[in-house]
Amino acid sequence: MSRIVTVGAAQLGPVARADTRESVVERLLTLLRQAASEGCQLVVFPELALTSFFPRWYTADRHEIDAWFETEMPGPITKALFEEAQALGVGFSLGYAELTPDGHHYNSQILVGPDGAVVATYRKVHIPGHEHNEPGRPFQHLERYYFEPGPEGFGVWRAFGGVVGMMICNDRRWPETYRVMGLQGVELILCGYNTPIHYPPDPSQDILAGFHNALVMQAGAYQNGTWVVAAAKGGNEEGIEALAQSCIIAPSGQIVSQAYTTGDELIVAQCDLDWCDRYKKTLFDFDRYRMIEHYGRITGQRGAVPPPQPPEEQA
Ligand code: CDT
Repeated sequence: MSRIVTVGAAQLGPVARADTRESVVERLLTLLRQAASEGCQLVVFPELALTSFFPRWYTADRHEIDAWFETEMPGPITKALFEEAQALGVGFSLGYAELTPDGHHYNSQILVGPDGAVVATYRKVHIPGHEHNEPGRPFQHLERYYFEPGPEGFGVWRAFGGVVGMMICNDRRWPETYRVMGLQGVELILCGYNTPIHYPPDPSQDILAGFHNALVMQAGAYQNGTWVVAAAKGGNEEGIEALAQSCIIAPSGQIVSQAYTTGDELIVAQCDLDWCDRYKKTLFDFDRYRMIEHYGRITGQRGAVPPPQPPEEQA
């Protein structure tokens, strides 16, 4: 018997700074209902789905900062999403800014089961961008100012008949993200992202934003024999163009479904979790083929250490 999970990636178009959380939750509910009508058992929403991508703005005002964050999940506004999902019997994964009771700020994503109960909370590990305001930039990417890295790392959870993991946006660019979950048998990785197309430190990469998005997730899926479901918040948000191209990728590395708009759009795929073993038990049979005695540097050092320069030639 195959283990098919019908999964939707619910892409969002822009969320303006002035948009209320209530209005965003209404959009999420519309996508959730569409997903239920298309037979989805699980719907993935983007990173920081409830608000505009606020790390593009600097503020020193503590209250202004904390207003972007959720102090409970579900809270008074997101409760409607949990209730509707439970009524429909559909699970979901949602990215949001989390302020914990003891004052930690994380870029988080929850996994909620079809019964409306929270299965897990993942906190983003790879925090991109910069720590300090850089007024010379056309816009900020201050994730390293607003968020601490998640301390728990990459867990996986038994849910939806398989082994499920989560990653958030920049995490998807790092092969270690997938491999750490791969080493726990992950079969379905859920990802939300906000990717500005313009990259001020090296604008030559702008034209490659879509290519890089697909490249990293297709490689990660294939090399670990896992499904990857990725939902963007795309389009022109507060004057900044963000990549859309939400996609669902099979363990073969093939994209089986991809969004074709930059707005609110649901894409769906039937993910056969048993398909993972075709890769996990052949080319990527980790236990048989991995050569861990040669991988020490991956956890033993952070930056690259090139060999020493050859001595200058004597005159
Ligand atoms: N949200 C997020 O992680 N975005 C990053 C932008 C990197 S450029 C600072 C990404 O990897 O898409």
